[in-house]
Amino acid sequence: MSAAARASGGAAARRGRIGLPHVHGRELDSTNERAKGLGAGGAPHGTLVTADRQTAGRGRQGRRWEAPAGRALLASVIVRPLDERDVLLPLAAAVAVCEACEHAAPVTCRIKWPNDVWIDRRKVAGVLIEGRPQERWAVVGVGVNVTTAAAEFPPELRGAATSLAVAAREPGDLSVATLLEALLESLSARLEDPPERILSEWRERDALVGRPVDWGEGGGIAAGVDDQGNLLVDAAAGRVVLGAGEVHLRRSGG
Ligand code: BT5
Repeated sequence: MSAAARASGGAAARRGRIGLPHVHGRELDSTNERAKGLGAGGAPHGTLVTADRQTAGRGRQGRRWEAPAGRALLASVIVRPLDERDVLLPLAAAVAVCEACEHAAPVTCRIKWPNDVWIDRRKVAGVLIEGRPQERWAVVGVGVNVTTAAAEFPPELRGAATSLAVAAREPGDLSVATLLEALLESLSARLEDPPERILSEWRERDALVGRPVDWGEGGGIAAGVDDQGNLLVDAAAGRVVLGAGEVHLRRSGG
């Protein structure tokens, strides 16, 4: 048993380095879609799909992910077999993305539950996890704005999105390839982490805790995450536990 497996209480040792095999397309519909196809065909843990450009990049709940060609990291990784640790996979992925961004550029990342990555309250990266839990595999899809210029974001995203190059101001030798290397490194490590470590790393980066938030049916003060990664919100009627869905920071304050 590996040291990591022992540290996680004896969970099955699996994983190891991710990134091979690596399928790269100059233009794909969606790296998640391609990775899901490979996953359904039995592709191994760690299989990586990347693209310079996506014609149908996806966010959650049918939303779109927009990225100009060659300026963003667009990557999907197959994780299998899923086990009990993976209830925290969305949080582990977000922590890994933060670490990779901070390794590649002089920025500080925060996480908006469950796994949007923010720099200075603007979204620099998103994570979309899809898969077949009943077959015990999933695809972790990551989109990071790397060298996108502010003017290259669609007008409706300009106030809400940023890139590493914009946020860092001194991009140096920042590139999609550098960030990919950093992400493979950090994701490999975080996939082996015991739950307590994922939770503590995530909580240190929590962008919402203590702040007023709204969701579909109400509002309250964000109170962190529980040990399963659910968002806790203190509302007028008491504490609410949110397992899924959308939460928005109430920008007006109160
Ligand atoms: C996400 O969804 O944030 C998950 C995004 C995952 C994208 C990756 S790219 C590689 C892989 N293959 C895919 O097809 N997808 C994954 P969500 O939380 O639903 O956020 C989507 C919303 O973010 C959109 O409705 C826009 O408001 C905003 N958005 C779109 N493109 C953006 C960008 N480049 N930067 C910042 N915000 C963006």
